[in-house]
Amino acid sequence: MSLYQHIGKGLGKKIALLIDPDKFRNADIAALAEKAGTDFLFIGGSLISDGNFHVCIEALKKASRLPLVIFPGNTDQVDEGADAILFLSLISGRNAENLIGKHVAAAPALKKTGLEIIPTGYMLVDGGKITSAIYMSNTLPIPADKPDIAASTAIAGEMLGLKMIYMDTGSGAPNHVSCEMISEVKKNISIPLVVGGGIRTPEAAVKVCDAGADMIVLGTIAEKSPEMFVQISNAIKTQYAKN
Ligand code: 1GP
Repeated sequence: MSLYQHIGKGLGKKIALLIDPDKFRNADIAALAEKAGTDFLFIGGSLISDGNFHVCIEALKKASRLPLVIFPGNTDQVDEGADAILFLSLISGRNAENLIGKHVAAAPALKKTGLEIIPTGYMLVDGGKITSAIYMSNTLPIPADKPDIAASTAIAGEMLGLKMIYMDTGSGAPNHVSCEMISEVKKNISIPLVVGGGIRTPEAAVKVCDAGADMIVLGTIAEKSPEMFVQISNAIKTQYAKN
């Protein structure tokens, strides 16, 4: 079964732990995540300045058996040591480079790798501050109080053939995507919905999942408090039967 099929399979909600190579110190968090029932490791960053992408991937692969998915911030974040890559088209923005330009540049090399390609409609949503993803992509996020714009964007993404929608307020955002926006998007699409950015408590994670997220992405909270990350994972795994 492909990783993509695994994301959409069953009623259980999925959890991905996002590793930022710039903040990576050791792979202990990957082993902890595996024990806590995390489903995927994501790796990537809007800008990698001093982290070593390849070294991180090797260390994470050694430390756990979790599937490793690249969540690329740029075309240089391609590495065959991972299992899959989110082929992200930033459909909330109007920057041609992030909609199709970088994809054309990366496609020939990507085709030669064994990576599973997961075509993903990536939507940045205002989460209360300008995050690195918003700044680096040079795009405007969808206003937090416009679920109709989010839904229309996601519908268009599905109609274009994208296989997954990822709504994100960006790493370290004060707010996660609102439940109203998540449920509006969810009821309008039939592909899996991933939600990330600003999820820091078990209560928030459960609310986001109840609203319709099939998978949540946690990053900052795991860097700041691995204990809280485990609590969130436990809350999700207890609340939703996995099958
Ligand atoms: C960012 O969705 C991820 O792209 C995770 O966000 O770091 O705020 O958890 P946080």
